[in-house]
Amino acid sequence: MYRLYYSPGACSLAIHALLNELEQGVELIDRKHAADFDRFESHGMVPVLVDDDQVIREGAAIILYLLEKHQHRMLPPSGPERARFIEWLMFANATLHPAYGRLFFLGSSLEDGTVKQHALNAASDTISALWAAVDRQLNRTPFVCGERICIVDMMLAVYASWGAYFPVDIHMSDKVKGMLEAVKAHPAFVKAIEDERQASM
Ligand SMILES: N[C@@H](CCC(=O)N[C@@H](CS)C(=O)NCC(=O)O)C(=O)O
Repeated sequence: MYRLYYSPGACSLAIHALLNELEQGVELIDRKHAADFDRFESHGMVPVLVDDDQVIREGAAIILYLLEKHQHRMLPPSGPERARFIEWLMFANATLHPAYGRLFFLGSSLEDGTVKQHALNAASDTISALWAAVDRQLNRTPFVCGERICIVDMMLAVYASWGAYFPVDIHMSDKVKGMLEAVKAHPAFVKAIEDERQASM
């Protein structure tokens, strides 16, 4: 069984949902209750996946590892389709996630006031522009990677939930909102949220 070190509602939630999608058992370990978490040298960050003697850090690496290992259709075997999938995976992991990360950084490091609000607004403008890129893709296919929900959609749904923590207006088109609602109703995603809720009780 896989072991997943996570924080409730963090980016690790997408890995958790993917494990459900792959119908894999997972032992969930809340990072804040893992006294020896530092041994993973993940800079204190989740997700960390343990598969027997393998320790895998970094969300995108974990996703590629799991999709390859379980030969899942979400990861095209080769060619431009595979490149396109990895492009969107990196858009989520290396572009949109850090853009939301700036909100967390500004929220915790600046004193409340005009300067902070101005900085938060600038960061949220960048995020809105990235959601516009998602909207353009959804003009081509109902989900980011094609006709069916893929892990990238799940990652986007996790990040989208973080906007509510901040006094900012992040613009998303109705098409983007519709895609996110579909992910939130997707059984593997629903189960991940419910399992994390139960684990924190
Ligand atoms: N590049 C890393 C970023 C991971 C990351 O930023 N994780 C956040 C949660 S979303 C984290 O663990 N922050 C520290 C904490 O929550 O204590 C990855 O994709 O795995």
